[in-house]
Amino acid sequence: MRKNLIINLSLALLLVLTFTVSTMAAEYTINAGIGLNDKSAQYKSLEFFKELVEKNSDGQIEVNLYHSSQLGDDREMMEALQMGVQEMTCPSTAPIAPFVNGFKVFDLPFLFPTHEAADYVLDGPVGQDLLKQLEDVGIVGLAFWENGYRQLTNSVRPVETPEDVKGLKIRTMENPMHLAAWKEMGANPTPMAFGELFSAMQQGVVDGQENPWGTIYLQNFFEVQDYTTNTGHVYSPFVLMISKQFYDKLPSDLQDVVYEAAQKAKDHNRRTNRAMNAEYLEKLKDVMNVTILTPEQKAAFQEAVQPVYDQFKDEIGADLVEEVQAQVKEFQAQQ
Ligand code: TK8
Repeated sequence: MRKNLIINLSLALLLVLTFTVSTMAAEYTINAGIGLNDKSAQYKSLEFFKELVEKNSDGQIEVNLYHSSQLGDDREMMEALQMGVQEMTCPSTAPIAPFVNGFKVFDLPFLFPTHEAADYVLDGPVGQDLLKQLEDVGIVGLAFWENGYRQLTNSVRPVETPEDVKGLKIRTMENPMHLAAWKEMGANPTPMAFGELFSAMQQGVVDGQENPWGTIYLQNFFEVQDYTTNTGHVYSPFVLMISKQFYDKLPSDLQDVVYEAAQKAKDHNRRTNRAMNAEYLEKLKDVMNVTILTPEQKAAFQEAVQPVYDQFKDEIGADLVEEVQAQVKEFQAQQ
């Protein structure tokens, strides 16, 4: 009887202890939300980030991941970061432009000829300066991850020339330059949040959209889109960002843990994303009509959207546009 009591008491004590330790373990919680689903390279890299942060903070920081716009769309999540009610998100640069105008520069069509040229500019002074500017709006920009080269899909016809785009209703990201570029090609562009896109295509509200191969495949866009073309018209960076209110509260050693993990996860993300985009293009060939443009055909698209540069140069800042173009040239000269 006595022995049982002692055993029960020790068990109860153990339970209390376990409970206390597990609830006390994490002092800080990062809730991270994205628009893509949990099969995306972006989500895989967030899992990698979570593992690093939880390990290197000895469990003082816990990271919870939310995908598929569960916490809102890109703009809403950025606003939540500003208010300090969500800690982390990773939007494309296009919806960042209303917060920090200079981000518009990266969504100029045909700006980055290669992934490596993009890395050079984004990791260089121009990219890092723009990340820094996010602090003025209550956000800390940690690193440029990668969404990737955007490719056109539609449900109407194969697209080989800019003329084929005429009259197509194309969903774009919420960014004036994306709108302008598709208008130049004669399309009817409509800006829309990513979370609404699948049903808009399914219901025929739009005929088409543009996103990297991985997204087209993994978000099942091929179920509602028959045709795709490797337009590659824009290289879309992602920005991994954290609420400034939250980041400022972290002791500096834990800030370092988060910052370092963001950089390691950046490399993981670029590697994974490039491999996945190549892999999913091949898979798409089985389920869609895929048009691969010749260099001449691609040049016709580049020419068609060229007026966007003149239209937006002043709005973006002529110096900034020229600086990015000069750095791309500088990178190419080193190759
Ligand atoms: C996901 C978006 C998406 C982007 C878009 O939240 O909106 O088309 O390419 O990946 O950031």
